[in-house]
Amino acid sequence: MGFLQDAPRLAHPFRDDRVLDAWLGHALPVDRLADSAADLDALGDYALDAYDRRMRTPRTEPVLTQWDAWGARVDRIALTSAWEEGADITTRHAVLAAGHGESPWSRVETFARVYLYHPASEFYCCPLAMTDGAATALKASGNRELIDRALPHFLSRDAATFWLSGQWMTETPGGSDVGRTETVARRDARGQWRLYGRKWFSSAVVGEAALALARPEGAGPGTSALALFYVETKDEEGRWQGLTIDRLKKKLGTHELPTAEVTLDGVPATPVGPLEHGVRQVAPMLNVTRTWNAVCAVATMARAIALARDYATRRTAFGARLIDQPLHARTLANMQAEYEGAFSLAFHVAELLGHVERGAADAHGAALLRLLTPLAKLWTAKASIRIASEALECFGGAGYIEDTGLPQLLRDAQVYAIWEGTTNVLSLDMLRALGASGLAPLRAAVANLVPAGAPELATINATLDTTESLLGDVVGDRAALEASARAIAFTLARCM
Ligand code: MFK
Ligand code: FAD
Repeated sequence: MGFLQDAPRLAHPFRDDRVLDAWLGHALPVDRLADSAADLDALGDYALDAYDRRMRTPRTEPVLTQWDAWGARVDRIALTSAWEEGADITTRHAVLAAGHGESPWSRVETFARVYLYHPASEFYCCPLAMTDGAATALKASGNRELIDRALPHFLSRDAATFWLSGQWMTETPGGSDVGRTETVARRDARGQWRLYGRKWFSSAVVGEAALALARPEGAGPGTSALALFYVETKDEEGRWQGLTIDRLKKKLGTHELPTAEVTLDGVPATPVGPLEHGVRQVAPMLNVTRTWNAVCAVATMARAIALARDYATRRTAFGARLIDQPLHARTLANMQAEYEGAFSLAFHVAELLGHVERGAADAHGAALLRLLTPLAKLWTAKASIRIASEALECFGGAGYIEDTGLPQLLRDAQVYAIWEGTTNVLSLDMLRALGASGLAPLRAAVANLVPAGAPELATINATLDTTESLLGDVVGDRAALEASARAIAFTLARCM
């Protein structure tokens, strides 16, 4: 046998992550960090072990069985092993529960866990994000009955009582434009609300609950007439109630995630709040899942770079290790710089979320969070695709070969820009936020974050001034404003 190339090895995702370590040191008081350290270390161990297992065993995908041998409709989904372990590992390490504590640092503690767990989770983080979002939206609704019913399950520290929640919004006419929702909510003879319609993408279809948008029968068209409902998917015997799973989607990536098309045929539902303005009511969920998206995109970048960096110490070309080739080293350094910027933005939003929720942010905090959430989501999503693509190239031909596990990084990264609001939809959402507060929250953040006299301050302020004058030029012209929204979003995100 001739030359054999060493495979890349993954460093410990917690102990060897300088960026996470520095950020935790900045964001958490020493005693809070000490309280989380064992969970973070264990999630790092789990991620390392999952990577090794993944390299040794062939990938599997979820399988839907709709009918049993005797003709009964069963809609059973066999899950991958990472999914089977998901409830156990995440409740044991309080991935969701940590984020709903009383302290302003709770969200930091959750998102550090998410960052470590996500690359091992086979996108179990997708329904986890939605469950976190559902808990947040129910809390915001103040619906005491639903809070008491669902939150002990959503935030459980025991896998036996843990429930996942879905987010049923997208339908065939509109995923961005949910105002076109066709699902109808109707009361039965006993006064129970039931939903009828088709949800076109349901990624937590194995979940026990969901928050769903539907149009109460007789309500008018458009977004404001939609209501938000809380749904439990199974009856007391564990049978689906009033829904069938039509099929699992065949997707570019996220293959382990069972994304389903679902027909709702009378699933019982409870209104979360008043029977209108359902999008307003679900918005807290959207903003939380968008923050998860940003953190998970950053976690993908960290994984891709960690592997590429290690490989650069094992592969030689033209008589030197890749890491000692100036241009390869520069390529890796540029990737690292882009990742660290994206990390800072995503985790700044995570930190701010906790501070705003606990009333610990300054006067601009809530408006800043509203503005930065779509920016962090759209920016990190695109950056993760770029970094995953570049990382594959760092492996040369091996990066294109399936059983290295590398192509999956790129396929999976593509989803971050599509779900939870596409780049354009989030750019328009940024305009909503700017309409309410303008650039004042960003200017205040810059004043807080960048020391006076720092060399970059003049460039940042000039960028904000130029953006403000561009906004001023197009503000009366809606078409021009929307056409500029993406450019403004990328400028402001880069600035942050
Ligand atoms: C592993 C990674 C973790 C991530 C997991 C992800 C799992 C993926 C699952 C999904 O993809 S779930 C489906 C996600 N779908 C979307 O994100 C929908 C994308 N479309 C939008 O975001 C639209 O902008 C939206 C449907 C929200 C609004 O469209 P409209 O019809 O133009 O609504 P409108 O009238 O502007 O807004 C309705 C209300 O919501 C307004 O408030 P008011 O009623 O008080 O006037 C808006 O201000 C408010 N609103 C909208 N977006 C908001 C918001 N409020 C706060 N935050 C927001 N982001
Ligand atoms: P469209 O809304 O048709 O968008 C098409 C294009 O038009 C996009 O490029 C968009 O940016 C652009 N566009 C739309 N409106 C505008 C505008 N006003 N200005 C400029 N450009 C615009 N949904 C759920 O509800 N629950 C789930 O669990 C779920 N899981 C998913 C899992 C996966 C793997 C995927 C891929 C999607 C999932 N989705 C889920 C659906 C996802 O949220 C939608 O696909 C997404 O919101 C986009 O909606 P759409 O597919 O209808 O695209």
